[in-house]
Amino acid sequence: MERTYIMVKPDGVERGLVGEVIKRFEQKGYKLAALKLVQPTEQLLAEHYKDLADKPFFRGLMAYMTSGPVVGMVWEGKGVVKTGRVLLGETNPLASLPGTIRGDFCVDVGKNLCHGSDSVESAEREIGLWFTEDDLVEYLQLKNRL
Ligand code: DAT
Ligand code: MG
Repeated sequence: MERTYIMVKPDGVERGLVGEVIKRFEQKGYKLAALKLVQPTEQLLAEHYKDLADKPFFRGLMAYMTSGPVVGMVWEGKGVVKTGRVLLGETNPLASLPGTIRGDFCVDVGKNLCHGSDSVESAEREIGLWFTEDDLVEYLQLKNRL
């Protein structure tokens, strides 16, 4: 089953919007496969954002992302990578439509509240960075118990 890595960034955690992000993925019909509150190290974030290392905003991004705990999640379901990013909205919240998470809750690209993997390959890489195999629920087993 397709999986994606979704993160509520420090501003989202601080503002009490973890439940709101979870709710939107749940109500869309995706399944939560892992959930973790972590204070990320700069090393882990540098690996997570390694493609952006030469961007002018990288230092600011690191400072923002290490400013508090984040909540990482793995969501699974049909088309969850692409549709997950639709639920988040555009990178720049001012370009995000109302009804999306960024469109509804933020205005600043430097505080855009959430992260979502941009491809199936990125998702698998990011899930491997933030979670161990043991953190992930095997949904088939759960289904068999119902
Ligand atoms: P996304 O998070 O939508 O995948 P990205 O991967 O291009 O966007 O960038 C990662 C994060 O870096 C983004 O969520 C916020 C920050 N960022 C991107 N472009 C920026 C910019 N022009 N100024 C400041 N921060 C930026
Ligand atoms: Mg990205």
